[in-house]
Amino acid sequence: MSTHHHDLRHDWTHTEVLALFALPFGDLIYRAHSLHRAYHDPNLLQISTLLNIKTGGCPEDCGYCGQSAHHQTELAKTRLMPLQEVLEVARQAKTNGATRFCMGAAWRSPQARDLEPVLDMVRGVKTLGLETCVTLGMLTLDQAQQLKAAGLDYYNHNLDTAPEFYGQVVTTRTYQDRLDTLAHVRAQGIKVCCGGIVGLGEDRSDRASLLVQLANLPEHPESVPINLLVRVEGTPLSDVPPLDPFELVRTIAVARLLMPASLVRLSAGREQMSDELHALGFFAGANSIFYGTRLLTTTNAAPDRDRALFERLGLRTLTSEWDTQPHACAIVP
Ligand code: SAM
Ligand code: DTB
Ligand code: SF4
Repeated sequence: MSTHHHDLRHDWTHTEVLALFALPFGDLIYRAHSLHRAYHDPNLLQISTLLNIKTGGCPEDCGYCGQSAHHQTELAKTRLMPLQEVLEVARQAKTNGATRFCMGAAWRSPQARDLEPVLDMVRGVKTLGLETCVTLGMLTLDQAQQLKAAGLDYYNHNLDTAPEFYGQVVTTRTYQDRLDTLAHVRAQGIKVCCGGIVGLGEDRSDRASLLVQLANLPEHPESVPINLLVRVEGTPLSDVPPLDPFELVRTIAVARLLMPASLVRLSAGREQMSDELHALGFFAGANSIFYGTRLLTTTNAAPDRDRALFERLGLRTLTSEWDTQPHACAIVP
């Protein structure tokens, strides 16, 4: 088993990355696919299932999000979901073939009374034989330690966009706040799931800048979700013009080139993507998806459609925890 450490760079410049984005489309996806094959089985997908364990009323003002208390959306605020309900959904997710279960809460950061019940959920989901992931907002070092002790495998916390564009999307927490949370998670030995959103109205330079930030973290995130904005009515970004779908594919390809060993996830927004766009995204290096009828508060691509697509494309899904370890499926020495 080889780890290819020579390819894992953390000193990417914006100029270099913009040059990758500017390659002719075929050249870019050819390069990305070639590197993809050196690190991963190109016909194998990791699938995660999401559950929103606490909806709405969030004090942050993220312009894309239907759960922010700053926006007038249709979502009702809920309390934290009871443990048994969470475990029931997790069991179902496992039956449906998910290897990782990701629980999200609409918090700026968890309060002490919030964290205890989430620790029980992590322990419970882990007992079912699923990998665990939570996304709860900002974390202190101590909270990260408690999650680690409960058996948490992954923490999802996205950088969302470029530092230059960030202020146009979120004003209630800083880019540095996000980097601090990522450092706390890393310091406790939890695997990092960190990516961003495209189609927020950012330009290509911003997309390059986001990927530079991700790749130049002290360690590459093991999991890199690339979300396409899901337009939610009532949010400030509900009528941003749609992104050229090839820009999404380019973003995936460049993420693959910068972070060759990571799992790159074709995340939110798949419901609106054609089968052909999915196929291009997988070819360009995406090897993970969210699977299941819902994302957090919006609908996801239907599971029937996904299964039919896997069949048509000859894709298999991961079935064991062992397979998802970074580097474990590198097929080229
Ligand atoms: N409140 C926590 C936080 O923001 O860290 C956890 C939940 S939050 C909904 C998780 C991530 O989902 C966000 O960072 C963002 O990248 C993504 N997201 C939220 N709404 C989205 C939307 N409408 N379209 C695409 N991605 C979205
Ligand atoms: C991530 O990067 N995308 C997921 C997960 N991490 C938590 C969330 C997508 C949310 C899409 C909008 C919604 O359903 O509310
Ligand atoms: Fe709150 Fe997370 Fe939504 Fe931002 S993305 S408003 S932090 S739930």
